[in-house]
Amino acid sequence: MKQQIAKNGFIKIANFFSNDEINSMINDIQIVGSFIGDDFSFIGPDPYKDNNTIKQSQLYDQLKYLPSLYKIASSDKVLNLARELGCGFPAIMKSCNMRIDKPNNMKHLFDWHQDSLYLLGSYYALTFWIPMTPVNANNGSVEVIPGTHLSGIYPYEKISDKSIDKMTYLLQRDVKIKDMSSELEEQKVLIDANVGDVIVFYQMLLHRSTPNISNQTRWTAQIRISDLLDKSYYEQGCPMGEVTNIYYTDYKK
Ligand SMILES: O=C(O)CCC(=O)C(=O)O
Repeated sequence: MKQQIAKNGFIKIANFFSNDEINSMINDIQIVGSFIGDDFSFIGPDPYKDNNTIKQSQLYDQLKYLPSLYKIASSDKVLNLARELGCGFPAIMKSCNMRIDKPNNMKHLFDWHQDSLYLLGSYYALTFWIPMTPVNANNGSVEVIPGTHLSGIYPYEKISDKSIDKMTYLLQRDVKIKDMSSELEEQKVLIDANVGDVIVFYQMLLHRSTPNISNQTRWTAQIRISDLLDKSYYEQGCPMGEVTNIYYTDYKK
């Protein structure tokens, strides 16, 4: 496994999580979702039957606080896997979250990016990408470009008018990869996975969202793990996305 992620930048492990583990997150989503609006449904084209975007965005903003997400993030299963993949002391980053990707909603898809560009963390920080509904060409998923974690941060450019100081928190809509080459893009691999599978990738790996063209909402969770025993992390002043940004972080080794 360690060799595979070192070479490709990602691995998929089938049946990694039990039904109980995945259901613990879905149950939390259902409790909070139904409190926000009693027309909530985890299954279907829209979390709310009335398509109310305020309710959906209120729910979206709470998902990153669900205890079940942190229970799984701090489980031996996840931390041991991180260790097996080379992480000396896995720490849970504040940027863990969940996504709601509704059918044919293009607005919130992420174009090619490296998580390290926004979330920072240690050089070999990992994202555990966890489908709570099946992910594939129809429901949408992530596409990755194998091996791109080996090139450090790709050239990037600011695309918003946010002024940048050391404390500025950068989002996807603020910075993008510059001149993404079509040759690189041709090497993309779509991740096909079922509920219970986990996809782990380096935050340095180039990846993007793909559209959901089904009639069911896609629900996924993202756990972010950084290595607290990485010397270069301290040499760079302990960069994390919520306290600094890429313009003040040097990932060159
Ligand atoms: O799930 C997606 O569509 C993209 C998620 C992603 O790029 C990330 O969490 O880093």
